[in-house]
Amino acid sequence: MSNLSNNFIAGDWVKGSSSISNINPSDTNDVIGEYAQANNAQLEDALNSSQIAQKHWAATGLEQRQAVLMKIGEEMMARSAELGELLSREEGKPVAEGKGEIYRAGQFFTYYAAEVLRQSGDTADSVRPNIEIDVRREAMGTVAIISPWNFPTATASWKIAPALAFGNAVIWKPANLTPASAVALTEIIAKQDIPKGLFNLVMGSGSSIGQALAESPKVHAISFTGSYDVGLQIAGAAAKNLTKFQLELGSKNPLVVMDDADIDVAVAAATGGAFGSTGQKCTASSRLVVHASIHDEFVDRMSQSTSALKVGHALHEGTQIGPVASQQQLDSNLKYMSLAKEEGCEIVCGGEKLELDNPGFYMQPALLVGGNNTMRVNREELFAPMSCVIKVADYDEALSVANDTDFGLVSGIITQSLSRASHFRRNAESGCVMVNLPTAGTDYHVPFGGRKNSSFGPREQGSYAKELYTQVKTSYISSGNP
Ligand code: TAP
Repeated sequence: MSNLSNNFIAGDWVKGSSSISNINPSDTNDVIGEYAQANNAQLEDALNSSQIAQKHWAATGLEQRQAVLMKIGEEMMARSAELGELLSREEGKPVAEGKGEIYRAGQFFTYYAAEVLRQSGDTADSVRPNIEIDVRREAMGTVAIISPWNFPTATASWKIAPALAFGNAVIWKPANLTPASAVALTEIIAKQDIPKGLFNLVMGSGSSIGQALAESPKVHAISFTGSYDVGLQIAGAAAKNLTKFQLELGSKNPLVVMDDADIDVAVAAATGGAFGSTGQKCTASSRLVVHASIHDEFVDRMSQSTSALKVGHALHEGTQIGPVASQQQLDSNLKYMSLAKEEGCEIVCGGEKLELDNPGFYMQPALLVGGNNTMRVNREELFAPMSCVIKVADYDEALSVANDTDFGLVSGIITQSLSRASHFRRNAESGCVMVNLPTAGTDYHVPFGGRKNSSFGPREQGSYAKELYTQVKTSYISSGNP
């Protein structure tokens, strides 16, 4: 079959037993390519080769490992325009966001290149005489990485880069909705001077190859980003083998807007946070918790900024909001719009399917008011360009509503009061807190993760990533008498 992209297994590009078509969500007539689907025997080949390659990689000199990561990162940054366009073509985010994602993904590699040389342990004297203790970290072995479609290159890179930096082999199962970005990153990694089998790409559906990967006793750690429901299945599979794992899941992030907020800052943060990447962000501001005395003005201004957003083809000049990623996602969003009406929300603007010149999965971003925090639209992750304003009487109620959720990835507050900002920062029940900033938008050199049903296991990113990708060894050394 022409235009077929293969899996990368045990150092070779190999066909699968079937393939899938990759369709551009901005224009469903545009077929980006065909992508091989790995079978279980190929997954086994990848797992077996990774066990041997990992031993060689862990014994490879630090400077060589550092150089490999640096080259990957530099190439990604240098090619961010080209690869960003490919990412936007298959995922649907506006091309500036696609380029930004590739550049950021490159930064994860250059950051972890430096981490290769920052691996130091602890020493101690034993409580027994003439014995010294050395505490160091060693690689886990083979790491399974299972990533989502919404940030196909960034989420994978913030896992692959530390996994390799700390001496592990990788088996990567990307989302089937975004295989082109996965192949592009794999091509860059594959041409490096690394042992055959150290890095493997196994494309295929989550329920078949993803599940088989999570269940394999040959995997020593699993890093998963995706939905809560699939996260539970990964946790179950990992627990059966006592495999170390980490989950980054969904959320229902609140952005609190207080009566003393700078309204321009509030509207900019809420608009970008709610509708950036078409609302398909785990950090999206899907609940806007607004003080009653500023509510009407805020809603007016939000209505203007939301209606002004230009929805269009991800690669076209001037597009601010691309299509949603798939027909399935669009259907789900439209169902949530109907539910919002049934639950008693008023639709200020948006929420309808759009027919543009190119056939695609387009939807006008929606602003909802009149909702309360018990409604399903305010409790379930929508992953849609939809945001609901919840009116509150005072700061105490705002904090209580913000924390009244099963999730806990990011919380934000817009206020000019230092005391409210400080109190919120300390009492928000989330892994990340934003003050006078959108809920979306984080750095790469500090930990990222959530609480409650948003995350499980060690934090990702920054130096905290070593908690998943390494294991501690304590050695006792008796050197005898000189
Ligand atoms: P999921 O449907 O959960 O899929 C995530 C990944 O898991 C995909 O690669 C998927 O493969 C695979 N998968 C599905 N079923 C599996 C199984 N039984 N065993 C192993 N792997 C399986 O999520 P999604 O729709 O791609 O992404 C959206 C979700 O990700 C949202 O809930 C969002 O909040 C969350 N997300 C969270 C974060 C952070 S950092 N917290 C960041 C981005 C996204 P296929 O899709 O190919 O079948």
